[in-house]
Amino acid sequence: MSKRAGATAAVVSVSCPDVAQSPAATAVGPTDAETPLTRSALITGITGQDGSYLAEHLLAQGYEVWGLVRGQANPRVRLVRQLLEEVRLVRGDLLDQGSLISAVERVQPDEVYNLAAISYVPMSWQQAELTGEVTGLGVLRVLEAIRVCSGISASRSPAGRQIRFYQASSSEMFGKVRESPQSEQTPFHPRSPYGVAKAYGHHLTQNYRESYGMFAVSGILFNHESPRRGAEFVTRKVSLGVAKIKLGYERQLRLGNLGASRDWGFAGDYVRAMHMMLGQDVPTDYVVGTGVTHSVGELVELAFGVVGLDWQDHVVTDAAFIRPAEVDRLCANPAKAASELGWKPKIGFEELVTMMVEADLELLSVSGGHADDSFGSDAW
Ligand code: NDP
Ligand code: GDR
Repeated sequence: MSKRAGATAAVVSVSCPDVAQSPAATAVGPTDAETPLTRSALITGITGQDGSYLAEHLLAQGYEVWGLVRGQANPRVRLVRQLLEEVRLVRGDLLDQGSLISAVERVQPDEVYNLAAISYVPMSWQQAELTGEVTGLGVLRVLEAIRVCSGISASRSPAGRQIRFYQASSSEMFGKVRESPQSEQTPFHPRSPYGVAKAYGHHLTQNYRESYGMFAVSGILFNHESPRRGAEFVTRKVSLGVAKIKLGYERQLRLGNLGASRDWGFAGDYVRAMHMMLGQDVPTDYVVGTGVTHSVGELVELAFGVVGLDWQDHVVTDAAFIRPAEVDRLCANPAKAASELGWKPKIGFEELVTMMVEADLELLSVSGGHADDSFGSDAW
């Protein structure tokens, strides 16, 4: 087994292991209840919200967990090293095909979770090409790394043990919704360059499954949040804003469209679904959400209520946060995930919002009002 951690990959000539001929091969993926100790997982996007929760979940299941990290001096890498000590790191970038081949070759994973993306929807209008490269073509590069390292081609299907692939698809692909609630059968009508890039990655994952027989699945996940959520997303912006106002650091919270509605759940619940999807006998895609939707206005009212304040005294709507094209209302139909995976969320909307507000109160109290660390107080 080659262990060339720093290899720069010539795409086709790199010495990749032929996992298809591994004697360990027949393994059907693990369920939550029966995970062998030796399985390994490679997570792209390890420095993001979901990467941290997924790493913790897989470590608790006995996995060897590797995280892909990019950049020369990425400040978030230090957080991963400090707070997820057991996670091993490998360098790579979704913009760099060779680095991904080297990473897959180095790690020899049983499972690859592709969570890396430009994930902030407004940024996808400002940097549409970069979003297409990372969030869209990045999926192609990860799939190609697995395909090349597994020795799979049009004339050579995987046999026996193969690397299982999870793609982080998004409810943003439904966009201007054709029906409600949205299921795996609902057609896509994305409303942002981000949603378009995710739709490309979603279809490509299906295509690699159909073309090469790869175990490649997409989770179509609806919005999921936590105290580790980036401060640019509306739930965390609100929980931080409420905490700052309550503690006297600020008086106003400026927001965009209060009428938009989302199906919000807790990130810790959603990473369990990712893992379950790779444990199935047959690869297929799943919608994951709560089936309950709330408006941004309801979110704001609830969050201010947690600290005994009236949102109308503090919230200002600001056209700067209105999007060129909005996704008005999303609501999941998670029936397939419930019946086939046995998945259901444990934490509801009120508990989630309360958790986030309380975490930010604690964070700001400890830090004297500074919250530029977007990972929150239970942090990692
Ligand atoms: P985050 O924005 O918190 O994390 C994104 C991750 O992508 C970061 O670790 C970032 O690393 C990494 N990344 C960005 N560009 C590159 C690149 N060029 N090469 C390698 N890594 C890169 O996202 P979440 O954790 O919230 O979401 C995880 C995934 O799930 C994303 O793909 C997102 O689009 C998708 N999704 C999320 C939902 C949600 O509600 N959270 C819902 C549906 C889908 P770095 O630290 O280096 O910037
Ligand atoms: P979203 O999440 O775009 O759904 O994408 P976000 O929290 O950014 O927006 C949700 C809704 O809130 C409205 N909104 C505001 N949003 C932000 N960020 N800031 C504001 O001030 C504000 N005011 C109102 C938005 O218009 C929108 O309707 C998230 C990301 O995690 C994606 O990567 C993921 O794919 C989807 O969820 C599912």
